[in-house]
Amino acid sequence: MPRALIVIDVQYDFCPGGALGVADGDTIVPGINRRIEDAPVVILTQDWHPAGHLSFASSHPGKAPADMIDMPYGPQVLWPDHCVQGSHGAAFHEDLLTDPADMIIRKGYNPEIDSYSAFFENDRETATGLHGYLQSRGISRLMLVGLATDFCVAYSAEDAAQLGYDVQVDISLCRAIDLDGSMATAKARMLAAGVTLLD
Ligand code: VGL
Ligand code: ZN
Repeated sequence: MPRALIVIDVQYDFCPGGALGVADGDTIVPGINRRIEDAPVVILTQDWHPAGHLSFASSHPGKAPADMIDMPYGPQVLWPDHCVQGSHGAAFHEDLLTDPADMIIRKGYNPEIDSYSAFFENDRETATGLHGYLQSRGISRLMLVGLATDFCVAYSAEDAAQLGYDVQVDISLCRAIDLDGSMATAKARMLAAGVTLLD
């Protein structure tokens, strides 16, 4: 089975001007589209939070975006309100080729648990269902691209490697938030998990 392409969170809120805009986040869309056109299997992920999600700073009086909080499942960064279900910011970038997608997986819909990874929520145990989907299609090799490198891409890549997938991340088709050295940490964690980084 050839390598499946997983495109992480190419949504307006992660593009410049969005609620959690990543610098140059939109510039990777044409390159991702070329990959989509060539990939035998295409999966898109979509960050998809209910209003009032507990990862939003606005849900915690006195807290601001980038503050940390202790959740029952561990430390959690607080974010600006973003990717609220049905909002423009939650929509895929209009230039992204979504028609060829075999599967669109949404995550972050649990009001009390964030979900960076496409495989598990941030409690690291509630499954999104993507692993079952890939297993039942016999897919064992993955290529990840998208936003943001140091959060959703890195967590997805690390989980995939730990689940036994052969994982490549094309860093040239990702862009990072880079909060307090998060990019360096994410790179180190991906490498330690056995992820291959291409750039
Ligand atoms: C993401 C922070 C919060 C991401 C999603 O897509 O990397 N980061 N929600
Ligand atoms: Zn989110």
